[in-house]
Amino acid sequence: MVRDNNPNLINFTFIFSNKRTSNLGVLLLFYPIIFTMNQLQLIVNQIFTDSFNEKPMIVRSPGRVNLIGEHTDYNGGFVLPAATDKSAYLAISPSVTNTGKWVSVDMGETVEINFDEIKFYQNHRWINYILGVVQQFENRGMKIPPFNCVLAGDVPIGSGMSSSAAMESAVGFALNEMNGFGLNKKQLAQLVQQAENEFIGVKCGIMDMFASIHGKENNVIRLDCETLEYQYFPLNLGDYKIVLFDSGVKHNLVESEYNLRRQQCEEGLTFFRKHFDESVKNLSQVPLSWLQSSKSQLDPIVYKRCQYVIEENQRILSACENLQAGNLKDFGIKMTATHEGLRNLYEVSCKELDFLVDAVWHESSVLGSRVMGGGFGGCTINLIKANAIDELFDRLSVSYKQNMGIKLKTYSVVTANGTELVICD
Ligand code: GAF
Repeated sequence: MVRDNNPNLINFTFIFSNKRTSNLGVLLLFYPIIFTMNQLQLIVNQIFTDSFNEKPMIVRSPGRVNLIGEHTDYNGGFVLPAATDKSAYLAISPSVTNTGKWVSVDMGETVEINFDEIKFYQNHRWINYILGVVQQFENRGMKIPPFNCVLAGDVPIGSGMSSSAAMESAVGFALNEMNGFGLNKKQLAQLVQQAENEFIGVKCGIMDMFASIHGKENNVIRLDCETLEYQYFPLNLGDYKIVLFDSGVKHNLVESEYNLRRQQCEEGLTFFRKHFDESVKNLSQVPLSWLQSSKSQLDPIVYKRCQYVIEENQRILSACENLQAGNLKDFGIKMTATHEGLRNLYEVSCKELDFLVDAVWHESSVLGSRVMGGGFGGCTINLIKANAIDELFDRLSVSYKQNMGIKLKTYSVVTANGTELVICD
């Protein structure tokens, strides 16, 4: 897909791809095995310094988890995400020539970009995440001079932890800093969301980039996606931990039905505006009674989608009260209720995710379990008693392999600060 007919586009030329830079060599071959999070910043720093003979600016930008409030963001509702220690790392510096050299450590690719033509790279998707952000600055009249960069990350791709938002937020943050544009964090999150909506083509809400940019260690963020007002809540889980089980089913939100869900919600909202109140701002604010009294007039699919969104938005608000009151048991019950809604009403689960939830939710050590993020694959998020996690994972991986034929992976969640500059000596 080439998008070169938009007058706002800057132009880039793709000069070469798929060439490993000579200095990556054996280092990159073993990179996924050898290097842990803190070492990734050293890696991007080293590769950048070796390749460009100068010290770069380095930005860390985290992935996210979301405790509850799924598919509510683009419906003007609430969400409850936290930034994680799994992050994208970007080393960046202005280029002294007319071109920029961009290196993806994870993909083992280097490209040279001529800032003349912008187009969508079907087979080198990581480039699009950078280009989309560049384009948004340019659309706002903020000229981006050529730059060199090196990217790496340990946010698992396609697992529902927002590896793409982490990367885009890193690029947005770095370009804002490097060029002194002075955008604030909210403006940056909006810019990055627009890049994802317009260039990547996923009509996502703002949760992922907002969480990545605004994250705070040991806290979750209760974000009102209509007003972008937010509040940090300390995450006190006592004996429990957040654990992700990775179904190994890779989701792709562009090719998935994500955009269709959004359309169905818009159809519902249009109906409520027409028949009840023109001024209702979003679907999350529609009272359940309006929905119930409209059953015979609404398309049954649209009805189910609306029911899920309205109920989920109410659920997150009372789940936040549970969290504040330290009532983790009721919080967990609501997480599992969210899964039921996502499975039966919103229909964004899949058999592998359902298996993982069904296999654990009744365990005495588990408070709640549900699919996390966009769905159609990726991870489940679970609240599990710390001393039971290993044994549960062992049992679950055996039955998951037997039933689904997939090796189960798990990530324990460590909350972290949002997008930030990091110092490498
Ligand atoms: C994806 C999207 F990017 C988010 O905006 C959000 O809609 C989420 O799915 C579902 O809650 O991560």
